[in-house]
Amino acid sequence: MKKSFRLILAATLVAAGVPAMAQFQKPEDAVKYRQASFTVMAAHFGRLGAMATGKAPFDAKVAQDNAAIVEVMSKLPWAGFTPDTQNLKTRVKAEAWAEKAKFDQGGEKMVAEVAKLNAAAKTGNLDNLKAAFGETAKTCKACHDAYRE
Ligand code: ASC
Repeated sequence: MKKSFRLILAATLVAAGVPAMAQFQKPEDAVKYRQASFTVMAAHFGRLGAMATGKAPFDAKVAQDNAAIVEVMSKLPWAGFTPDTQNLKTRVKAEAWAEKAKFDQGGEKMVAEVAKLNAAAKTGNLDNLKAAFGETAKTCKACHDAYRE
């Protein structure tokens, strides 16, 4: 590749944003990617949940660190729901593909609530964290109930 073309390609990829850069060699890789994203997100969301429910002592700095990770992770899994993964054996129900626009809206709602959760964590106030955690968890549950075996 010519250097000038490489630079343009690199700039285009950066401008397109992270999700668009998630391209997969095989459908199985897309599934692995989205599952891994959810796994990492759940680990850090769980640490916030422990504080929000009093199972772990509230530490504002720990909450902020975890919420920041959750916010980044929340944006990633969606790129892994590629049409060519539809027929692979996973816990995704057929309804998710049949109602893909609604499914995507559910994902967008989660991402939006996670952004508020991160903002709440930054206030350093446990009550704010509790409220935002509850609203976010509802968006997780809504999609799991509708679209996950
Ligand atoms: C979690 C986690 C989820 C959500 C969900 C909320 O901590 O791993 O999938 O919360 O249980 O209802």
